[in-house]
Amino acid sequence: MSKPIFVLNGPNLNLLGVREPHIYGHETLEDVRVRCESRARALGHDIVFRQSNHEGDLIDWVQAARTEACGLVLNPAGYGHTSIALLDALKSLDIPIVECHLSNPAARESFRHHTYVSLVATGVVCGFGPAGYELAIEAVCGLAAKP
Ligand code: CA2
Repeated sequence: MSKPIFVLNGPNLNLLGVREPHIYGHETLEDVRVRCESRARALGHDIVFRQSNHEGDLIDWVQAARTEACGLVLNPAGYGHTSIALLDALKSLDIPIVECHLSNPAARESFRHHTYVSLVATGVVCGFGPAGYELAIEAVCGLAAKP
């Protein structure tokens, strides 16, 4: 079995399905985890699925992904727009990185139009809601090195 795909989620995504359903929909983060797990399993991969509201946790997990993961799906949430520290951690990876957003940040406020993560992402999936995570998993599975 190859290394798992890390699926990391940034601040406030624990509120998914609880607040702002008009933007982010009604599914919870647990629903998203189940989608990711079943799509990855169907493609022969395991996942490690995590969320934190703390920048340092996300950086620690990105660093762990360097040796423990075959690919990374990252919804950095607000930190994507602000965190050079997260960008620096991502630069240490040589595995596929797929940036994933539920909404389409380009269609929203101008402060969401730039993400530092995009500078190092292999690709970006956005605007498809929770289904975008499955597309991101598929992309990583297609790109990840076979064991
Ligand atoms: O569309 C996305 O996935 C975002 O990464 C979500 C971030 C936002 O800052 C990005 O620009 C785009 C916000 C995550 C907050 O998630 C919530 C979910 C439900 C209720 C409240 C916040």
